[in-house]
Amino acid sequence: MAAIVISGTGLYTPSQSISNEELVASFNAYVELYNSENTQQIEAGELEALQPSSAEFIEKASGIKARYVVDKEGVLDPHRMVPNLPDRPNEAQSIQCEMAVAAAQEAMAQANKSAADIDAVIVAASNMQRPYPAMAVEIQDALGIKGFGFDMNVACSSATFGIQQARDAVLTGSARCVLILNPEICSGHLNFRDRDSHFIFGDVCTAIVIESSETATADELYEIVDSKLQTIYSNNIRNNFGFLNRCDISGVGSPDKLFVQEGRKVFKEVCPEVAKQISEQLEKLSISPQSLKRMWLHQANLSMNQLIAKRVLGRDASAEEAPTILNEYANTSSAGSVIAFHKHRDDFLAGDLGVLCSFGAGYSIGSVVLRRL
Ligand code: CO8
Repeated sequence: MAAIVISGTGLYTPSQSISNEELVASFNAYVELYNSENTQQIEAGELEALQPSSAEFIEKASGIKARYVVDKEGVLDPHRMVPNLPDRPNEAQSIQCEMAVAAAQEAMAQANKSAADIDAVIVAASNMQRPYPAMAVEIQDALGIKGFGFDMNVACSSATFGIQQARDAVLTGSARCVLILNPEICSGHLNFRDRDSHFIFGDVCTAIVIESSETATADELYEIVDSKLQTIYSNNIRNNFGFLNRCDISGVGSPDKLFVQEGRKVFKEVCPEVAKQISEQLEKLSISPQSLKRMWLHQANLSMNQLIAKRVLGRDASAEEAPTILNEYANTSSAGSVIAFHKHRDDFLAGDLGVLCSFGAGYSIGSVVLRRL
């Protein structure tokens, strides 16, 4: 039977980057403004003074040193702390479409595919900029692809869940070749006024081409040996933004309509589940963990990845075995593990094995075992 393969990947990186130091300077300027505007209430014990952030804490707690964003000025303005992205007319290309087209072009060139070869587009990301028409349909049109497109959201695990949908579509024959896109504008739904999370996310878009080995002509092909998905309900990562918000005006604009998490709980609960899922999957496939050349893990936190890799391998993983892109990109939600795969596979030879794995809100976990053909 023909293998289902990843035949190309693409990456669009915004041109503007914010270092921890720049982000912390903006946050601390906001804290000073807030505390001085509320001095009387703070002194009367009616309000709590805000505490400053620290670049050292951020790097130590997360491994993040910088993040790319679609608009640096709006994020760093202590009076605004939101990217400045003016509305575009309906006739103009939307920003997620623009990012996706750039990433798609690289992935399609790598896969040796033209628009005529592709017949399905899946946009898999944590947030779509509008409910409809689906982002996928606009992107499909911008690329000149016939067939169908749809959007899906499983937060940080959207890409791996998308890979399984694409693989199944090619296996059943409902599509010959599928383009998956992960346009993540995390700065649009991050609370830059929240000390606990203001440093976590960045913006980026990744793209993946999936098809049968029978149609694939690229030099570099990765067989999807197995794909496993799991969801376990949790409120520890949550965003209550949605179309019903306007039905209760009292909640509009409140912090729960942005990303909120119990970071410690997420760390403690998710790591063992991810390690267990990968270990059981490898065992089922009779693949020894020691024969894995790489783990392209979701990029949320460096210590999390080191812990997961250690549990799977039974020893510390080297930086080559579990590469990180967190330092430069921060957490880019569903795109993180795909960026790691895109940037860290040059040394793969025929037969080499790796696991591409994501985890996040839901909770959701997706692990895809890949073998270079
Ligand atoms: N500067 C200085 N000190 C700080 C700061 C700061 N910015 N923030 C917290 N502190 C202090 C705290 O006050 C605390 O002080 P004390 O000990 O005196 O109480 C101390 O530092 C330790 O705080 P924490 O316990 O909160 O710190 P941790 O060591 O746990 O690190 C992390 C925090 C980095 C958030 C860590 O818990 C983590 O990474 N957890 C895992 C998170 C994760 O993987 N989340 C996945 C979410 S992603 C996802 O699913 C996608 C959602 C959709 C995308 C949304 C896009 C916006």
